[in-house]
Amino acid sequence: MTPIQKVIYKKDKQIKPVWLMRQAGRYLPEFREIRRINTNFIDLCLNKKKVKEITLQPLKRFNLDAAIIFSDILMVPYGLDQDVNFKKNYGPVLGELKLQNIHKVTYKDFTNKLNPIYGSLKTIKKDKLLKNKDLIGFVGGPWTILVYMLNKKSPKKNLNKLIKDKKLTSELLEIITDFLCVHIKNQVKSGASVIQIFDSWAGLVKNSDIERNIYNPTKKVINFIHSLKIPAICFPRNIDDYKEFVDTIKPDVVNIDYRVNPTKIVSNIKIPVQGGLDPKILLTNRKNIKSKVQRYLDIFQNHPYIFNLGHGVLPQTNPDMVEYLINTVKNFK
Ligand code: 1CP
Repeated sequence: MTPIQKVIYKKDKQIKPVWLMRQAGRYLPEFREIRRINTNFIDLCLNKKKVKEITLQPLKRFNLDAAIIFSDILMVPYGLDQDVNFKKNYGPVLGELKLQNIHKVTYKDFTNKLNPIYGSLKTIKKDKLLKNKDLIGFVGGPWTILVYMLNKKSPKKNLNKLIKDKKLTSELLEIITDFLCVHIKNQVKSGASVIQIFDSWAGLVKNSDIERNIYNPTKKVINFIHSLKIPAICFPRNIDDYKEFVDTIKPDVVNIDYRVNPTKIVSNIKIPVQGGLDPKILLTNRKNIKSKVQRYLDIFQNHPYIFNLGHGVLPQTNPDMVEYLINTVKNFK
């Protein structure tokens, strides 16, 4: 069994596996060097050799328990025939959403278009750095993918009115959910031992819409992952009620964000928990990192827990601080 599977299936409280969201990428100079030369981000995500190299970069440096495939949640809109570009110092820019094009995409077309991702997973899985470690595959939550497809850019920059069109959103959510399942199945077949669902914009949904936009489509994805006999980690970032989410969705692990009180979580939530620490802590000093890491490990001492952050590693993070954080987790008694 892999470390994460031990936490999930054996409710092992002794081991506290550690990995970090966005561990492969922006803050590592060796990634930035590859990125400088490979200006097209989508092409980079489809370059098997480079994807393997980038995925393994953090494992070469740090004592991590899992690798996460270097890819992006927006590979799914790309697979659905929507243009996706990543503009420097701006973020993702998506093309016009053409429903008639999306309707023409078959599961086979989609799988063929994203096939290099599955090829990358297969070769990463075989690498000796992955021995006794998890290989995490991932998707965006249906709602988060819908937001990018309709908004065509980060909702940080403002949210498109189309998101209020119930007919359009429910039609799209259904298509997105189906293709997320195809992407998950392909990743699992290629060696992913766990699937994480990043619902980064879950916090934008009003309580009155949560059933329709988050619970119903996510439940379908979770049931599908369970039919493959693989665990699912959910990250419904900034959602108001993690307990209700867990009771409704029944994921195997819930990743908490850094705004929630971990003490409340540990008393309210029975399933394994992941993450929580504010990634901004990594921008401070060793003493502060140590005390904040210990706080999480103390709170979750008698609970199945996977150490991680409450959101991704920030681009301006010093890799030495990431190393210090991971060693602090590993040396915790
Ligand atoms: O150099 C660059 O310009 C690319 C930056 C970059 C990187 C390194 C993007 C663009 N994506 C990634 C990789 C990535 N994205 C990974 C790799 C594996 C790892 O974690 O180590 C993962 C898991 C993601 C997932 C992802 N992409 C999320 C969910 C997690 C989160 O941060 O909330 C989201 C929302 C995206 C969309 C996206 N892709 C890239 C950017 C800059 C964004 C966010 C845009 C926004 O703020 O709306």
